[in-house]
Amino acid sequence: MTGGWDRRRARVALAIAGVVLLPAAFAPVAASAETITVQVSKLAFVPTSVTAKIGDTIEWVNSDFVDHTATATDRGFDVKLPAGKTGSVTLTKAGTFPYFCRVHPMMKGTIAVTE
Ligand SMILES: [Cu+2]
Repeated sequence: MTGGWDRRRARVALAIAGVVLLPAAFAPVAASAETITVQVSKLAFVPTSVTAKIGDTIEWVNSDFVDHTATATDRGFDVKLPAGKTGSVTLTKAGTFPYFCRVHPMMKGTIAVTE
């Protein structure tokens, strides 16, 4: 006679567990910031244009044997990139930011940042 009661209790327990656990299972994964790599090679930024979101980091990897910089045209950032080194900037505002190398002004790139 107690078998039915135990089954009902078990079902209730499962239902409660479902209510408690399901929201956790379906909770959205928090958006995480990304690092976007730009190669600096043979006197060029590759790729020339990148798109990113606020909070993302742009990392330049200078594989040349000469120093470069990644300098925003509006001077919002000015990252020194010694030969063989990397440098980075974390994006804090939306917009389109052209940049260049102070040592080689013909080296140009663009970062488009969205919210
Ligand atoms: Cu340069």
